[in-house]
Amino acid sequence: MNVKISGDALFVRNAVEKHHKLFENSLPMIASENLISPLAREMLVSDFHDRYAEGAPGKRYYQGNIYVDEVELKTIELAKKLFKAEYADVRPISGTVANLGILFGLAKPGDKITTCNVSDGAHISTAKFGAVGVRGCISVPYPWDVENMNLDVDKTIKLLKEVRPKIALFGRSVFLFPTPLKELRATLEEIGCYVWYDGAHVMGLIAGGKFQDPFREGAEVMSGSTHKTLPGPQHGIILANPRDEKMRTKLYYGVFPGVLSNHHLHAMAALAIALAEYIQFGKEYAAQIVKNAKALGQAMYERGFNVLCEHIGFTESHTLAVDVSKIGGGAEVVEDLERANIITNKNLMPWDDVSMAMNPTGIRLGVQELTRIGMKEGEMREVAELLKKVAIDKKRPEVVKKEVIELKRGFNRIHYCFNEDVEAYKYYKLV
Ligand code: DSN
Repeated sequence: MNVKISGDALFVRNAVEKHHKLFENSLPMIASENLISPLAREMLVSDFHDRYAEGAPGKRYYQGNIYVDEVELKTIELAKKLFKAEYADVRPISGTVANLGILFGLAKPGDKITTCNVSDGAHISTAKFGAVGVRGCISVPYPWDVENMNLDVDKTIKLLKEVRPKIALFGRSVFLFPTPLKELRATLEEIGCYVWYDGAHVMGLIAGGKFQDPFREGAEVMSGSTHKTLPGPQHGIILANPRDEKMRTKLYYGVFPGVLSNHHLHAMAALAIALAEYIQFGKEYAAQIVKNAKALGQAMYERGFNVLCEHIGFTESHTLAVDVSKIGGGAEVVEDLERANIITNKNLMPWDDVSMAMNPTGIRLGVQELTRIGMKEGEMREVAELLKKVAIDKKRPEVVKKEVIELKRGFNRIHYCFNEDVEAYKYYKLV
């Protein structure tokens, strides 16, 4: 017997349905998000969601894992192949949990870890108020070259020699340009610290051969979430070329029982599908992302935006950083854009204090989702024009919204995956 759905349950469901409609009619430009493919999404509602599989394939603490083991081993195999790594752990349930697992395995309280500053673009998990601090480690920031939005190599070499960190961590959430790992390699090897690359934002670009390849440039371990430029589920991953068996064991037990119990089997299965699709479509997708980001940077710059790093082509990734201090500041600009159905986020710039996080001077834009729905350089120019109308011309966002909806109408299919004909943003209802 079907009992009538309660008002509370309907309320939630209606809100989710409205959310789908909103995104169908919007330009999603948050650099850390993406659309999962229809086939990968199918895994998220499978019975894998309802099960536990603690332990390793073949050595579980629970029964019923025959097919879970098959999928886990396949996910590991695909991850190792795509990233050309000796070791892959597909259990972390998010990027931050992957980072915590590495910290739990490789560091002890009181260890020093060199990282980027949050205002220079680092992820919060690298800060003292994030995962690094939770582990009781001390983060020491790299000297920053604001003009080139990257580490200052000479000063970083000096700092590394002085601090002699346990771990040198490289990674950013405003990740415009590759990290100068090659230039730092000799110093890092001399110190003997672990070299850890947080590639969350650029995983898809790395796998698609359009960014640096951290393992070939000296990194030993790479962590990431799996839903940014790598368009998989909300999940995490650790990849490594461990220096020895001891490091491999530390990484393994850092994750379980270190920082998780069950590892969200449905998301792991979705990750396997995303990796298989990326092996087939990733090169083409990654190449288009970078072309689109550069095209958007150029088009915005020509329309009067202060896009950072014009002298070096704005970006080599999916992301652009824009100083909006002269046109209202980060909070005002992103709120106006949201009213026009352009979804972005305000972002600290290197000259901002962390206390300005709710109203920093910058915004961050990502093109990976617009690329995923089929947009190319021509559409980037249309997007730049819409951004200008709202943020510079200060036209009423509600008026610009109509143009946004019109542009988006032609882009509601997911590309670079199997089943390209399935609608994106569709809400599949049971009844
Ligand atoms: N908070 C995410 C980002 O926007 O970069 C990363 O976890």
